[in-house]
Amino acid sequence: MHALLSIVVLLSVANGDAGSPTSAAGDVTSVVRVQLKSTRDVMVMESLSGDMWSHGIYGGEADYQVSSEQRAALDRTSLQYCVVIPDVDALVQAEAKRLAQPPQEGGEEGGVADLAWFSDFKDLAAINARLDALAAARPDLASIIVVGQSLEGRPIRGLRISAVAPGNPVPGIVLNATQHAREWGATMTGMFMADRLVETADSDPVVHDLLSRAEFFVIPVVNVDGYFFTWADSANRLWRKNRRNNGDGTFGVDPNRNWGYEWGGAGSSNQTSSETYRGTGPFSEPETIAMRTFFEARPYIVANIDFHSYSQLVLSPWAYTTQLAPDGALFQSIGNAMTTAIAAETGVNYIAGPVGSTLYLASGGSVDWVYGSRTALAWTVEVRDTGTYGFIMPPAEILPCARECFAAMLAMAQATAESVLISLPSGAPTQLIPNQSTSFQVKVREVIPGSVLARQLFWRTNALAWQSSPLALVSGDIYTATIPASVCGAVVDFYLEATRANGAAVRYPTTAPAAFLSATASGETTLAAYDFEIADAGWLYGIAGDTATTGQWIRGDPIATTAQPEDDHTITPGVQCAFTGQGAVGGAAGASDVDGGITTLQSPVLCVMSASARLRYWYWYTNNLGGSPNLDEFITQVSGDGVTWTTAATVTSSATQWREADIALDGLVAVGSNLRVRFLAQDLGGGSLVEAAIDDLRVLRVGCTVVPGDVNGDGLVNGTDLTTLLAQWGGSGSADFNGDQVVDGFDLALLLANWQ
Ligand code: 0X9
Ligand code: ZN
Repeated sequence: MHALLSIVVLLSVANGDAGSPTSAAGDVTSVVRVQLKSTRDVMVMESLSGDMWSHGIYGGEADYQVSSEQRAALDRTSLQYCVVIPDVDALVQAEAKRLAQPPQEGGEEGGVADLAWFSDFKDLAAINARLDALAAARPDLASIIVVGQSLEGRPIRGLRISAVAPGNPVPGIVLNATQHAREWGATMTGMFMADRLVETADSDPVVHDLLSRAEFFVIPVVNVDGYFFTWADSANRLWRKNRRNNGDGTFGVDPNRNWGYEWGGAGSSNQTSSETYRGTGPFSEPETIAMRTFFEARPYIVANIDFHSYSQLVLSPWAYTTQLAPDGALFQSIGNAMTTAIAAETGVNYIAGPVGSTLYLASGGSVDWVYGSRTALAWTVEVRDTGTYGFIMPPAEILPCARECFAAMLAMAQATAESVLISLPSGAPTQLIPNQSTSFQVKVREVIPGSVLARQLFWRTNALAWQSSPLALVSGDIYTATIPASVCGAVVDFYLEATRANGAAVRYPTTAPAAFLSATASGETTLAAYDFEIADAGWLYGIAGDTATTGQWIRGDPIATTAQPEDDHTITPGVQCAFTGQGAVGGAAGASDVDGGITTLQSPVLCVMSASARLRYWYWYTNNLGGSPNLDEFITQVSGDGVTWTTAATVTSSATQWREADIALDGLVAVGSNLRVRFLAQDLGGGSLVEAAIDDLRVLRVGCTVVPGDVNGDGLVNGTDLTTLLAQWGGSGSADFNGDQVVDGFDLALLLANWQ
């Protein structure tokens, strides 16, 4: 469904200045949530409203601002919708009236420690005053930064907050807000970031630690002109873009479509009137230029959150495509940590995922540029709510919203504020092949070049002592970690570590060795094997009730046709297999294929006495030639009693090569049952060319052979196991090899019988 919303903004041609609700007599602006079932529905809404306020994730629905007239037009369509905000203007007027009152308590006059400042929204002047006050209160931690000048000449200001003196190479985290003017909840959330970092620098150990080794840059209002405009007159309250005069009677470029990574792509508009107008070129706007320059001057910036409202989402790159970002797994795990922190703080539900595949495509946004061009980890956090008040958030929600976002920010900062970032691009192994080493890729990104002295894998077998081995460089920041060979049944725990020049270590997982990854070595035991080289007893080549008139199963050395193999599969040397009919040498391909019905190849009883058994075999199957191609099926069935058969696999695709099937038998037949397997080749359509063959069939048990006496599962029965057995003597435990509920002489006898 998300492909649907991907096209949304592509097709978006907004109808003029949707930022100002029209207030002609009798005209009511409302926000409706529309069910979008097709691309056509999206196109209808885009031409009808053009101001999408929020987006149901994964497609399906979206909130649009509509005038009375537009709502009447919506009623004439077949679209289903409900009203989320009946009267936007009433909300805006109530807010304006409230904000015109003198501040109740604290407010701008309150000391910096006074959270009353967050009791209501604040204009640009109050925000700047508060930034000054924070810097004045803690000059040891906070200093004013000026990122640049807006189009109308306003300074884009912020705070640098760190206990480390400026100029030292420490990881940087940028927290910015208000690229979109009307998103006041995001603005206050941005201010809260600065506030808490300064105010809890001494009291909160997490904040204290972060400030001692990283620097934060908080830029609460990026789009200063737009923000000023939304405060200047309540008629402007819902302005989104900057204040660029586009020269055609329209104003505004969407700053979050103006960044220079994949600029101009899907989800941005070239129409000046659109709410997602991308501008005349990448970085055409002074506000985005200022931000770019700021990032480029600070190579050690590791992470960024760009706060927006609303929808309660934690969004990561990519935004310009639905493709997964190279660090997709890392983004998701940190994103999940952020939503977990939010839920722990206020119980409110946020969802984490990539922009492009969670929400909609949006090219030219900051997340893609910060990640794509600067390789810093970047998120867009869409704060409260989910549409009840939308952009006109009740002031009582400012603090809880900001508190949950601060918790998310701390979770993110703890995961990223390192000069080294370790990730596993292809994941971690969970299964090891016994007696073989296992390698996997590790990405060790040094934010500050030269800061890492050593990169190591730490591993231990069966919870014994940790051991380490260095990672091997592949290229760039990609390394290989190798877990040494271990015996079947061994559990190997492992973690990764980068040792920094200052002696500190960065680990993956971050809290290792308290937390670690684990993998188990498990082998395969063959319970039954048939290679069809000899006439094994019990195999049935055709059974009673088969209806095929030609091409019945036989065992032999096949002769190639366009549909039949020339060679068997041959794991073991040999030439024979089971296959459906041999024609005369040089005869027509269709002469001995399966015709007229079904032919069945059925196995003898294969004892499966253990769980985790698998059926594995090689097969050949073609059905794409002749009369009614691609219709017939090649069916594999299993039975535990020879009476009731369960279909385990169905093949309908053709290939003139041997293919392997691997079927888990758990759930298909009971442990301890008399397993039989059968293969049904059929020609049910008219005159199609069907050929099937089977070779090298095995039933395997996946797991390890447990040697009685090997208590610790290290593959040896020795003094260590004996010590454990004696410690459990008279009681129960892992040394109760015969399962009689007591560790006694019978178990000791078993152990000694297997002594190595
Ligand atoms: O469309 C946007 O810019 C953001 N949503 S909003 O409703 N606040 O306008 C989402 C931005 C996703 N991230 C980027 N494309 N950078
Ligand atoms: Zn926004």
